Amino acid sequence: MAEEKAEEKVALQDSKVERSRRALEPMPHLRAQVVRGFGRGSKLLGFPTANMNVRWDFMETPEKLTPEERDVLDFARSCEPGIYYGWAQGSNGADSGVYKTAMSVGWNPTFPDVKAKTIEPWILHDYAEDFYDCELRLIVCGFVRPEAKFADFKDLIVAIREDGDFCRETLETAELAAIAKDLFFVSKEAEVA
Ligand code: ADP
Ligand code: RBF
Ligand code: MG
Repeated sequence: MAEEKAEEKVALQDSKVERSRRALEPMPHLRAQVVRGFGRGSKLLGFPTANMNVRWDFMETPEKLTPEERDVLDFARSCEPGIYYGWAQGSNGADSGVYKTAMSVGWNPTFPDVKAKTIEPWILHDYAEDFYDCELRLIVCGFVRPEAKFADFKDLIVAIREDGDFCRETLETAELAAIAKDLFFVSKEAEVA
């Protein structure tokens, strides 16, 4: 279970939200397994999100986790709930490209059934197949906006689409585009060599 509680929010009556490009310093580098969520991303909203495994079950004994698992737990616990932009790679999947991503971290307050903070990147790429259980690598570059509670989930759909456009455009600047080449991401050539 998440340690913190979701903040009570007033529901927005439309899709209007303010966005920023606030860079994170340092940029978290995260590695986690892709796990199943409620299956709502693609089916209800039309945006699949690769939910990352956060080891809430080791909250009291983080020393038992691998350094990678601990980094993910630390990030999930301490970061501001909201939307972030970054680069993602399904590093051991059939498609191991590094792609732009719009990521949600939080309790998805539009839906009352989410009880723990989730980390869910919507990768801005069309994958040929699902990649559950694969390892996902992520560099979180910056913060876009706090998560919001929408009275109507159709407004959430509009906001997510606009977040995607905003993140895509932001990551096209030369400085942020260069991060896709970071050695943190697994390179196919390196694997073969
Ligand atoms: P869940 O609630 O189980 O996360 P989703 O509807 O959000 O269900 O679907 C997520 C799954 O879809 C991911 O775990 C991944 O395997 C797959 N997927 C396919 N394309 C993408 C994409 N562009 N971004 C994120 N996940 C994707
Ligand atoms: N959920 C919310 O309740 N409020 C939000 O403001 C919100 N913004 C999101 C923005 C993006 C780019 C993405 C990918 C997801 C967002 N979500 C938000 C999470 C969404 O509710 C969640 O992905 C689905 O419920 C499937 O788990
Ligand atoms: Mg998902």
